[in-house]
Amino acid sequence: MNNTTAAPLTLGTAGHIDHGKTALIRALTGEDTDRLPEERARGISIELGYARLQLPSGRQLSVIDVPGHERFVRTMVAGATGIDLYLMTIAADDGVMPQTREHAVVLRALGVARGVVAVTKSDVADPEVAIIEASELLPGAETFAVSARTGHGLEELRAALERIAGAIPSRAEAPGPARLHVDRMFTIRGAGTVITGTLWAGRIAHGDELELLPGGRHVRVRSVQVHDRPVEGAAAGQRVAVNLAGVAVADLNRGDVLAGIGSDVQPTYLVDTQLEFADREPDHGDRVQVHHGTRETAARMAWLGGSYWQLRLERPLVAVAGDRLVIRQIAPPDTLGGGIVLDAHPKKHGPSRELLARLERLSRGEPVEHPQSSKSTSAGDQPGVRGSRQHAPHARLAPSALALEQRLKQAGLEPPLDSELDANDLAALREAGRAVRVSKTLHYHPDALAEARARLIALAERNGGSVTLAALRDEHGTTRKFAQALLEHFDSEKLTIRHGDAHSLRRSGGAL
Ligand SMILES: Nc1nc2c(ncn2[C@@H]2O[C@H](COP(=O)(O)OP(=O)(O)O)[C@@H](O)[C@H]2O)c(=O)[nH]1
Ligand SMILES: [Mg+2]
Repeated sequence: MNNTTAAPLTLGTAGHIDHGKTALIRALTGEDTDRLPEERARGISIELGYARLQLPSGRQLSVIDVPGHERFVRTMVAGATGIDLYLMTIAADDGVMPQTREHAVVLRALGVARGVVAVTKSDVADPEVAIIEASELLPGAETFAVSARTGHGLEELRAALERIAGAIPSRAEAPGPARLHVDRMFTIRGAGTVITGTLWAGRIAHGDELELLPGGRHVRVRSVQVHDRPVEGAAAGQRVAVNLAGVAVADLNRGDVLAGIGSDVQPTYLVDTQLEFADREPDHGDRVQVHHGTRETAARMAWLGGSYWQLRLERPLVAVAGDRLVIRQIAPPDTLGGGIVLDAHPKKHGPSRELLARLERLSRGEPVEHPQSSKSTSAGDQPGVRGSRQHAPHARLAPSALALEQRLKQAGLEPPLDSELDANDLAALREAGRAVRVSKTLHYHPDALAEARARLIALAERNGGSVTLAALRDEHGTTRKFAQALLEHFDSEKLTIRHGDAHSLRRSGGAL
């Protein structure tokens, strides 16, 4: 692999307003990321800016330049959510300021641990004090005194970015279904609807059929561009522009998620999380703002014990286990902290010893049984409604959709084909988290899927850590069609990884 084709990575700027982020990116790349007339007139960044940074070896990084103004922290979070490394700027003549701290909290919440600090404007002030403050705020980060005006220190900064980038594993090899969090959408005359965002996982290629969540609309990929150049397909970690057929710009929102059909990426109103807070821990019952991907919603915090919290969301997020979240105080706005999603489709529950033990296992990346898994929901059973998962009060479902849910639930591990079901009811259930798409033709009830997951884990544990299609088919006493769909689903969910005929349990990082 030569350096121009090295794994794609995205660099994000961070730092207080007027601390020279945009000027530094311009000096490093030759590109002005302040493109809006209003940004140029006022001399401040409002939207996310994009550029391409060429490193000494020829390797290229995607760059996201974020606004520093306190009113635009939510935009900063949306931009920082897909980045692999940061470039924090601190002005030599100003030192660490409120959004320097706040952006550092956001980066930590998002798990962006690697990056560099540039003490900017070192042509106008002695950088010494700012360098010391930087070492307190981001201990361990390499810090460079630079000037966008004179070019001082830029060579050392580039070399440091090259070193750090070289040590970061890319998400490009991460298998699994495509997942792109939309940050911009526009119309290009002659081409139609274009969306952009950072591809978190999977690949997107010309001709792909994908799904826009949380709505569930199906769209087709007309073409894909990476940095203004057409490509056959884009890989995870890249900033991507996708030309879509089947949707108008008016039907899109920042925060939509473009996902592979048949993936477990589904909207949710409840998430169990492990969180860390910078200065002040919220109280049980507090209403906060939750940011995930390029989406955000208000939520209530329910404490589950230790550092574990259930977030009860007012609007759905499109999250999977392992994803990062940022938690902000609503008034006055401030970033409190954030953390990781452990279970993207939990029950509504309070603290209990069993739950705590389960969350601890999840946080260590160990497989767990779903709480419902002890109760069989296979085709012969008649599970009562009371045992069903609880959902947010906002999810109002039509009686026909509720009836379909019961049908899916009772069908257990052998659900009917989508083509036999009402597509609108199915979409409503999916949106409410009461049906999960498992393949191009099948949806499972979440309880049935939890059962399948638990049985797969148990089967694998009896067989040296892996299962085959034939073994799973026999275990369920079902046909190849269902066993195959489930195995592919769990592979894509990273519960298992495929080597030839064997699907082995992943012991770490694997999401549930
Ligand atoms: N003298 C000097 N001025 C700088 C330097 N970097 C940025 N500036 C100026 O500081 C102001 C704010 O810079 P900008 O890049 O827009 O800051 P941002 O809000 O962090 O993106 C602009 O007037 C820049 O020209 C530098 O290294 N030296
Ligand atoms: Mg700027």
